[in-house]
Amino acid sequence: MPTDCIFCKIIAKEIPSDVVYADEYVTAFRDIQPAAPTHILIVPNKHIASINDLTEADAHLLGKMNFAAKQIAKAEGVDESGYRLIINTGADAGQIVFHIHMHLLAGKKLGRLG
Ligand code: DGP
Repeated sequence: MPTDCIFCKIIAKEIPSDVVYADEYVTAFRDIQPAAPTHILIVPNKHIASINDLTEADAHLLGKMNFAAKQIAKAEGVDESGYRLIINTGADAGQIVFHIHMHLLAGKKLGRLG
C-alpha cells in the first residue's frame, strides 16, 4: 500500500471515515465533500490507482464494486428513486484521489452528464 494514499488509510482504519459497507473486496464510505444528499465512495480494498491501471486479473473487483453499490443503494433507500455511479479517470474527468473509487450519487435529480 502506498504510504500517501488517503483511501488506503481509510480502508486500514488509520484515519476515520463514515463507513457504510465493507467486505473482503471493497469498502464504502461517505464522501467528505458530498455533491448530493447521498454521496458514497465505493473503493476496492486493493490499491489500484485508476482504471488505466486495472489488470484483467483485477477486473472482477469492478463487479464487486457494482454489487456493493446495489446493496448500498437499497440500504440507503435510493434504489427505487434512482442513483448514479461514476468513476472519474484522469485529469479531464477530475480524478483527484488516485485509488479507484466509484461515486454513488442519489437523493436529488442529478441532471445531465458532462
Ligand atoms: P474524484 O474527484 O473522483 O477523485 O473524487 C474524490 C472524492 O474523494 C472527492 O469527492 C472528495 C473525496 N475525499 C477526498 N478525501 C477524502 C477523505 O479523506 N475522506 C472522505 N470520506 N472523502 C474524501
